[in-house]
Amino acid sequence: MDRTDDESRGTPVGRRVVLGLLGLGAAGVAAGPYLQRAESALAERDPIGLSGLLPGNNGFRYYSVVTSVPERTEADYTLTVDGLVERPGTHRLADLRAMPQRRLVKDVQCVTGWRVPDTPFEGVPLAHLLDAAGVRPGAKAVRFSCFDGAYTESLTLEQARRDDVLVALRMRDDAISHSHGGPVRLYVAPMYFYKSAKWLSGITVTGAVEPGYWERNGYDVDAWVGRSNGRDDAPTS
Ligand SMILES: Nc1nc2c(c(=O)[nH]1)N[C@H]1C(S)=C(S)[C@@H](COP(=O)(O)O)O[C@H]1N2
Ligand SMILES: [Mo]
Repeated sequence: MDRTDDESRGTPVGRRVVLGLLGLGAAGVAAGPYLQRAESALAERDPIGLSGLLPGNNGFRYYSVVTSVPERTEADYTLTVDGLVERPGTHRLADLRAMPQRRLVKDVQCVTGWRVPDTPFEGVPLAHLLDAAGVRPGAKAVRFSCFDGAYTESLTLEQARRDDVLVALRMRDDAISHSHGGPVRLYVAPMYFYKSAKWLSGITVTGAVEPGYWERNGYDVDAWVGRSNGRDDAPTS
């Protein structure tokens, strides 16, 4: 994994923290060898997720399937909506901010076992963007692409229209940092966090679900928290 942000760089981690992490490692094993193998590809340079316990990161781990991701700002960020729609288009950050916003506060749950309680996300309901583009008859699913050039995700159209699925512009009541997938990431509240694609750059309406990056490596496409990936512990919110 590549860590380019200040919040996870070069801070010494004490022995007690490392011992604590060994416990977290055991929780990861409980998620099943299949998943363990899949996300271990992520863990090359951070085998037990130390980045998640560095000061200022509030329990989050940093994930990226590529070693570096370009920064996109107000000046050059765009989100494309295309595929089976009447009105394909491209939105800049200011366009997205001018749309209706929704704020949700729920637990973030990674499939490997770590959880961050009560995390605010805020942004445009995906349903609003789909309605604005005019989904054509015969459409069944949505594919998401990312400006890291590698990660993809997907939802059925029905899932995509849920009111707890956002094109998020804010996380923890602040702009989304580059390491957390800013300026814009997907936020799929009811599913494991791998559905919440970071560095979102494209929304394509399609005729069928196309399994995303981790789903081609064994994760469930329908990633409901507590009802998928062999896990059964639902969060409290
Ligand atoms: N583009 C992109 N999005 C991604 C990932 C990734 O590697 N690349 N990892 C996923 C996984 S497995 C998790 S747990 C979360 C991690 O988000 P965070 O880095 O903000 O903690 O992002 C998800 N979205
Ligand atoms: Mo994850």
